[in-house]
Amino acid sequence: MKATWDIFCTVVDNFGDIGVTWRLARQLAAEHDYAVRLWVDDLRAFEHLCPAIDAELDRQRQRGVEVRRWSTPWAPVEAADVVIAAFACALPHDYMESMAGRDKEPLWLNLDYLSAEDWIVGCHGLPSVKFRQVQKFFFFPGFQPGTGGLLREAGLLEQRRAFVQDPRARGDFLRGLGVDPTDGARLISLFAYENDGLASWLDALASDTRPTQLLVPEGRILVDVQRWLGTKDMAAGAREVRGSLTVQVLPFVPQEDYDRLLWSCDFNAVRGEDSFVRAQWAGRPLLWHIYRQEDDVHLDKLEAFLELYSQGLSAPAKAAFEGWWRAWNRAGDMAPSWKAVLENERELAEHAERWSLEQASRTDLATALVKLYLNWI
Ligand code: TRH
Repeated sequence: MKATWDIFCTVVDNFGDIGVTWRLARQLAAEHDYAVRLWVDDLRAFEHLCPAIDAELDRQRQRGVEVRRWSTPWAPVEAADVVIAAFACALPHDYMESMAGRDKEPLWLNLDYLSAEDWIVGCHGLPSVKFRQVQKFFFFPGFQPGTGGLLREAGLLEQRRAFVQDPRARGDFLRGLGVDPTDGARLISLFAYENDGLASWLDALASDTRPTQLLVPEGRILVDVQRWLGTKDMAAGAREVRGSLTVQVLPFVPQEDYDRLLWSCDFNAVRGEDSFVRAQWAGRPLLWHIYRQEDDVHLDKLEAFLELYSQGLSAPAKAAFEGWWRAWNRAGDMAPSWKAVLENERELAEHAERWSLEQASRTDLATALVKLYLNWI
């Protein structure tokens, strides 16, 4: 009998919680053939990533995964062999009783947030709390050996390579989104939180000699884009031109299409956790808008990633890249660092490709979980 897996997801805000758990659930079912239930407390948020979701249903099958509404009060179910609480969400008490009542206790894990900080390596796999006799363990995704790795589907980089080597596929994909790629124009995707630094970047792009097409999926940064443009109510399909810059609003697309968008662009501005990882798999220079945390602790996470990522860059490319990221995350003036990034564009592009290959040489997160489970039994 194949093992059963329960993944629990509370949608705190935005799309990262559901984005990560949906991706993991799909991969465990498709590549490892497990019976996976994904418990989600907000099916409306889920609908954005997977339009086939019917938010009215308590139970449905999507892409080989049993999607269940995490309802309150909780209706009793038998606990699975592996239980994953994503991002420290608290499981229903009755469900934990069911875990404790099993003949063989389940493997209970807390899937934590991604970080490049050094302490992650020491804490990955350590015991956390207990419920009766059932022990919970920390599982930390990460970039370094000794962590839980990154989510990466089998064959992802090969798919990306095939796509970028086929200009027709790229052109068809972009046109399907309503984007007409202009010859010689730089393509940038922009997915970010609100950011006061945006105006200085858009000023620089508008006054550049080379044209830029900026593709903005509907979302939070659009407020600042519109303020800069002096427009309102822009929705998917809207397009505005200022100098060398064309701004185009895109619909929020399913996850696979978002990957293709990242593969199609020269630069990708991403945020949070999951899009941040997808942009790394795209092998293109990326700009990360990190999720803000109290007391600016997110800035330590940012620096930890920069330290790791920048290894191997020449001094000017490193300074350009780090300056660009710091300006973005402190809402500073983007113009000087963007200029420096363009001066080092080729090196940064090669580095991004190298980084994606190096990260892809490590065990992916779903496989690491499966190995952990197989060792456990
Ligand atoms: O939405 P986010 O800001 O999520 C955040 C982070 O996960 C953060 O760490 C967490 O604490 C907070 O939520 C609660 O960014 P993230 O993680 O990139 O998730 C976005 C998801 O949306 C990701 O799976 C990619 C997906 N996406 C699409 O599928 N289509 C789109 O068009 C776009 C723009 C994104």
